Amino acid sequence: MLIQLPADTVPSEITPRAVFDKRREFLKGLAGTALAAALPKSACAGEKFSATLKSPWSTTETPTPYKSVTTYNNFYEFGTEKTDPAQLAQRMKTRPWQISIEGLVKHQKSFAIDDLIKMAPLEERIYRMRCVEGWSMVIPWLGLPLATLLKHVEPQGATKYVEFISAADPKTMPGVASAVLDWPYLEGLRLDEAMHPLTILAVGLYGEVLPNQNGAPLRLVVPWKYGFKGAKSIVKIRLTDREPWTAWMKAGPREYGFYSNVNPAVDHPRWSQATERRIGEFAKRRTLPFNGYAEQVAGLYTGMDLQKFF
Ligand SMILES: Nc1nc2c(c(=O)[nH]1)N[C@H]1C(S)=C(S)[C@@H](COP(=O)(O)O)O[C@H]1N2
Ligand SMILES: [Mo]
Repeated sequence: MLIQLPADTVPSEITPRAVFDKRREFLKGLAGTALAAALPKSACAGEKFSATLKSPWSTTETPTPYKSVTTYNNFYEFGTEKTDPAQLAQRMKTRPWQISIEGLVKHQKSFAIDDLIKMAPLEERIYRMRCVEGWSMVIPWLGLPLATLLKHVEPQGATKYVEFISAADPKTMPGVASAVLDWPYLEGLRLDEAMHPLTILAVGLYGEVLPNQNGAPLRLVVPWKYGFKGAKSIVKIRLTDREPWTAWMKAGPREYGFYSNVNPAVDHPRWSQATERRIGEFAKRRTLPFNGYAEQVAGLYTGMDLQKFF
């Protein structure tokens, strides 16, 4: 069901004052575009967001079918088979849901997910996504730039990194009983990567509330890095001066580095990263440096040896 805002609805009627003021700053720069996203009436997967913005950061490639995007997943909290999350993640409760922002910030804060969604207009970002296992998809995400949230809490001067911590609830997540990873799932970015306009926090895909298996209610999306950097079902964001020791680095430090930028020239020790299979296609494609986003992000790594910092 599509929930439309009545044409005469004033934004201040639907959002608390502070959020409205914040959002007005954003909208100033967006004259002529749609009004900020309206929340769906219920947060159930499948509910549509209305009035989202198209983003110039989107690729023009054809998105991978919804069915593949929502049934071929990695979400080890629900098992290691690609088909596990679509079945088992349905028991995860995504409301109420709090996300706390802590560590080296001027304003430590905890947001209810629905307040966070109202912070800024939701943008549709159609991104190429590349998994380290060798497959790729094109996914129409709905989200807000992570920079929006970080600017709101104001990183302290000493901040160098941002850590993302996922939920780990043994009652609803059967996978956390297994030692396949160290729980909770933990990922990290350098502060400048986190502030890059391509980096988003997604709350939806294909215009709808994010399905549980894709990381509801809130997950990170960093399109120039391998998919595992995109932590799902985030409960905590921590700013720090130390390089985070991520769940995948703990699992295999020779196989998974902190940066994990998509790089066809740096093979995984057990397989090549030179090509990929786009889900739904037969022939393999060449993998592009930074997953095709080199023009936007290569400058973040000037002077770094990317064989060493893989
Ligand atoms: N919490 C958590 N986040 C996670 C994972 C996971 O197992 N747990 N898997 C990662 C991996 S390996 C990939 S490829 C992407 C898959 O996202 P998708 O299922 O939405 O395509 O999620 C990433 N985020
Ligand atoms: Mo992945």
